[in-house]
Order: sequence, then structure tokens, then C-alpha cells
Amino acid sequence: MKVTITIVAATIALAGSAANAQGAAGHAGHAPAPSAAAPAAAMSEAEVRKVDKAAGKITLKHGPIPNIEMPPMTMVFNAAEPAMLDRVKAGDKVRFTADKIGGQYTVTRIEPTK
Ligand SMILES: [Cu+2]
Repeated sequence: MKVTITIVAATIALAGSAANAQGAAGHAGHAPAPSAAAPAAAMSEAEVRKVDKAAGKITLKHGPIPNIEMPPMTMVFNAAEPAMLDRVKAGDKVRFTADKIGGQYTVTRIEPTK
């Protein structure tokens, strides 16, 4: 009788540690999400319509941009840095941030959406 109880207890302990291991693995799998979501929260979504590297401009069909109170539309932005335009091409879905710099709407950050 005593032996049986010990086996049951050991089985419960093993089942418990297996559940903990699964829980840890599941948590690790989700770990990158919060760090990826944090910068994304401040970014707007868009689809690239045209990239004009020579002029340093990009045409975006964009969603709302809260920080400059802009509703969704298609428009041309300046690129804060010309190198930004090497990372995206027409047809790409992107996340971006924009600001009004020197009276011009300017993309300050842009990255393709995976
Ligand atoms: Cu706009």
C-alpha cells in the first residue's frame, strides 16, 4: 500500500514537471512577440506604390497616422534618409513612421512587414 502511494506520487510529480516544461517552451515561443509589438504600436501600415530614389521620395497608400492626424490616403512622402528607399519596393506591405519636417511630410522609419 505504501509503495503504491509512492508510485502515484512520483507519477504526479513527473506529470507536473512535464507540464511545466511544456509551459516554459510555450512561453519561450511567445517571448519575441512583446518586443516586436512595442515598436510596431507607434507605426502605421502602408503599401508602397512607388519608390523614387533619385528624388528621395516614396508614394504610400497608408493607413491612419495618429501623430500627424492624417487619415488613410495615397500620397508622396520625403524619405528622411535616401538609404531607406533601398529596403522597400513598389508592392511591399510596410510599417512606417512619419512626421512633418520643414513643412514636408517625411517618412522617418520604414520596414517591410513580414
Ligand atoms: Cu497621407
